[in-house]
Amino acid sequence: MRSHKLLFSVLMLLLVVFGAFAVGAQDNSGAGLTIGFSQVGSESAWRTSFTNAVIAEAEARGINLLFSDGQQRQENQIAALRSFIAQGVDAIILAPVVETGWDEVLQEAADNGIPVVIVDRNVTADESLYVTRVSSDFVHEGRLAAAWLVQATAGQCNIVELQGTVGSSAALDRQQGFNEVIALFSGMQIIQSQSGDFTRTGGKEVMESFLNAVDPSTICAVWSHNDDMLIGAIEAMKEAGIDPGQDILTISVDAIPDIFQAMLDGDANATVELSPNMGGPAFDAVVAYLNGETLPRWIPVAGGIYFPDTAAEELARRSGS
Ligand code: GZL
Repeated sequence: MRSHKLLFSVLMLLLVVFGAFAVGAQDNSGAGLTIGFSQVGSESAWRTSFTNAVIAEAEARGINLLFSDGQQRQENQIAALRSFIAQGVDAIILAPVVETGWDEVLQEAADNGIPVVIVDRNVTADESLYVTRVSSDFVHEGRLAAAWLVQATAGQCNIVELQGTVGSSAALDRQQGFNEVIALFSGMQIIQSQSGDFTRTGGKEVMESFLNAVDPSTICAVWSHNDDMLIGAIEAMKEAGIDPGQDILTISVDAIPDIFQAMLDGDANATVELSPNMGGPAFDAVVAYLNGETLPRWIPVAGGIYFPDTAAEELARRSGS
């Protein structure tokens, strides 16, 4: 009698195990899935770290990742999404260069039953066209940057602003957050603002134009939507005989290794962190969706603010990322 009970228990266990596979339950890692990843481009060191982190995470999970570098052009990203759809991928991960213009291709993915996860920047498309978004809070990053600058200058500062890519949610939201805070202090004002497109070259060229447009001695700080543009601006300031981080304070976003080196060189004062590690949460979201789970509309990634006092250890910790 006991042997019959044991046999029954073993059979029940096997049914449960095979049953789980029969209803299509996904391995929690996503192993075996084919996922298309449309990346903005390679415009900044942070973007490269983000790309490398996603690729490494896919490899670690046994996910077949189809990667496309959009070279900062939306038409390239839309073409990549259409290619992923034609190949019948299991899911798409999209890091959109700008907010608008995605509705049609996202509808095509939906029509083909391919779930899309938005990562990093946002889209204005109907939320029903993607399953969730994994990102930091850009508005918070702008507020944090402004709050530091207010306290560093006692609320008295003429600021020049290096904006990110025109039409990108990162630039729009960081600008919104920063402006909300400085609006509370009559002594804080932005006297020049222009896009450097998130690149070092762009940051240098725009900073050079700022230094020609106004008396550099009237500039208290440079607020840059990312570290790469600030690195370029630091070159421009040095070439103009200005001591960056001293004569003109600096605040930027991303926390890339080079900004910590700039801090150690005395050229930069503060950076707001943007984690590049969004691959894991994005792949988890794909697996959860394919397993029939309901996802939140937004899966946040957090970041702090860093200063020269911890630059050496942060540089060591982040080098190679
Ligand atoms: C923000 C991201 C921005 C980075 C830049 O999440 O989209 O794009 O801050 C990158 O470095 O170009």
